[in-house]
Amino acid sequence: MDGWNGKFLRVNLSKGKAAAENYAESMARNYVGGRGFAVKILWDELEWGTDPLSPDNKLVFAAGPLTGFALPSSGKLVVAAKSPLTGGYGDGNIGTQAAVQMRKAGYDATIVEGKAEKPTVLLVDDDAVEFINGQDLWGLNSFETEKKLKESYGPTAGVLCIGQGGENRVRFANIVSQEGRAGGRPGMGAVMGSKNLKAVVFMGSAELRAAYPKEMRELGAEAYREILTKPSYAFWKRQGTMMTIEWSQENGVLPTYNYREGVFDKADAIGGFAMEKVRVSQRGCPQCNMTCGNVVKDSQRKESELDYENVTMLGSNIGLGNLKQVAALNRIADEFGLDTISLGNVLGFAMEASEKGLIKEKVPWGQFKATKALIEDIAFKRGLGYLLAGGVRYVAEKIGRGADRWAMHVKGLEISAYDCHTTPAMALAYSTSSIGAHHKDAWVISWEVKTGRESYSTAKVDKVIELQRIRGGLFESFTVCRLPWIEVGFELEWYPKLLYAATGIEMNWSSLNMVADRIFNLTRAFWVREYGKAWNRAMDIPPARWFDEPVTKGALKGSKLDRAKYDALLNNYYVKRGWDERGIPTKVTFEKLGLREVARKLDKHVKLTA
Ligand code: PTT
Ligand code: SF4
Repeated sequence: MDGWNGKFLRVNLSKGKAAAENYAESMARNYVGGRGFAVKILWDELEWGTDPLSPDNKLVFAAGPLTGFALPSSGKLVVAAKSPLTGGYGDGNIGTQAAVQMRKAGYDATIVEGKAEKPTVLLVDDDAVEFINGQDLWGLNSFETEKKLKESYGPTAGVLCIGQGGENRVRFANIVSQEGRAGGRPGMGAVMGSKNLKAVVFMGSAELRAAYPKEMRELGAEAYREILTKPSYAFWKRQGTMMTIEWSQENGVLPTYNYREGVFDKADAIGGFAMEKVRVSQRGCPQCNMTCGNVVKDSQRKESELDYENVTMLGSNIGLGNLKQVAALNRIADEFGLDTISLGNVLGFAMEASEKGLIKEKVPWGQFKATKALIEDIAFKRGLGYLLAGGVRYVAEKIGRGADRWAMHVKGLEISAYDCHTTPAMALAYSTSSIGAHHKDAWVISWEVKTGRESYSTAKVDKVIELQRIRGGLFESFTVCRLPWIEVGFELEWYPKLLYAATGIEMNWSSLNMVADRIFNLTRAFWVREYGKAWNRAMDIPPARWFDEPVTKGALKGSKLDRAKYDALLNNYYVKRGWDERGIPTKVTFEKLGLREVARKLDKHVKLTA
């Protein structure tokens, strides 16, 4: 196989063994890579009902056929496992040198099984695999851990590690790399911690093999040049994802005070222009010429790399309007390895619960010191932090008394940084995403705001499905960054061409959509298998707040979602997806996608519709 290495590395931490294994070409053709590989492996290999934090769960690091080649933004890696936060399929996409090094070491994915007896570092150096004592690193934060490992293995080693959040199994702990890249929102860091795996280091020396090496080199070089010619490149370089704060504020969708409002009176103070005034440097993922990581000195004089989601969730959503203080909270989240979206969400919920008298602790809005202390308590699971470490769905269940009305999640994953009181398509995108409420699969909101936010039209359903195919399908399986396409207009047509040069396989849009749908329906099968009889369409409905409590500020004052219309939108979506009224793919749908065996197995858990 060209483009792909054709090999997985399987590591068993309980036995201290590792072996390379070849995988079938059909795996590459049907699932392509990244999320496709991850969900196929987890579906095939996990028993139903596996405890996500037990040795039986598997952690998968998966790349795609473009990962690591000299082409724009190819330094990305999918990290996946059954999620301890949601109980369903979980993954994240992290920009890291580990992606490039794993591929150069000869593997397209690494599957980690079992649990090490003691804290361990997994070292993969081409075909040599070592299990190194990680006792000295246990207890260190993610920055300290990576620094120490790079002192031992050199600056080009690809390191993925956890901080104390992952060690202590905070259910939204993620995996960190390169001091400011983090991935695996639905608790992939906690899964790593449960396996006593402090870090993974990849070092690879082989050249990736392309089907058409000359064309690959030329196309890659041309693609880098093309990105530089795009008119929006210059402003992107100035602000990166931070430019979205101003956009969200202008359009009334900036999560504020636990998604109570869509505008924040201090938005300017935490926005892209404010960031530009205090930026000290820029960083990015490997292989990228759009380097969007804007680094500022925070209020503690430490460096902190800012992105839209981080700043919104730890800023407006908790009522904090001081950028340097927001940056300091972001920095400690990275150090501890806590997902900033879930963190800001659970903090906002705690602040509101405190205000409403649902919890006895005083958790004031927007107070830096108290919030910082609470984040530390979450990372170490102390006091109220112990409860909050379970994620917002868990906290609301524990509190009871109707608290779930303000718990902003879908399927247990905290909603990312777009308020949807006024955007039904974005609410649908969150609700039907493969991992719970993440914008990753379909960031439909910018299109929706442009084309008319009030409607619940069929066009919205079509757009959500189209984006889920491109973003959740193409980008997560090719495993390259999607931002060149979305943010600077690097045309989608480049990707099949790059795939052809790398693999020699021609895929048109219809075959790419087929792959995307196969992956999407398999992730849904995974969820339905896990939830079994408890699965129902309420799992695809966003939080009550957006239906029941209109926003009270800004131009959209008085707006909220309409429950009956949303229900019809969801029905329409199900029909177009070939799913039944419970949101479960029918046998015919599975069959069309070549997933007959999946249907046969799933039918044992939940009776499928013909
Ligand atoms: C992603 C989610 C996002 S999405 C952000 S900011 W964003 C948050 N970043 C966090 C962080 O930082 N530290 C931390 N402790 N927790 C964080 N949680 C949040 O995680 C990220 C970029 C961004 S910045 C985005 S949109 C794009 N996401 C991509 C994707 O999902 N797929 C893909 N093919 N390309 C993408 N490109 C962009 O990558 P999750 P990163 Mg990320 C510090 O992890 O779990 O997928 O959730 O990986 O390397 O930091 O790059 O406004
Ligand atoms: Fe990473 Fe940003 Fe480049 Fe994407 S655009 S690869 S997130 S630096």
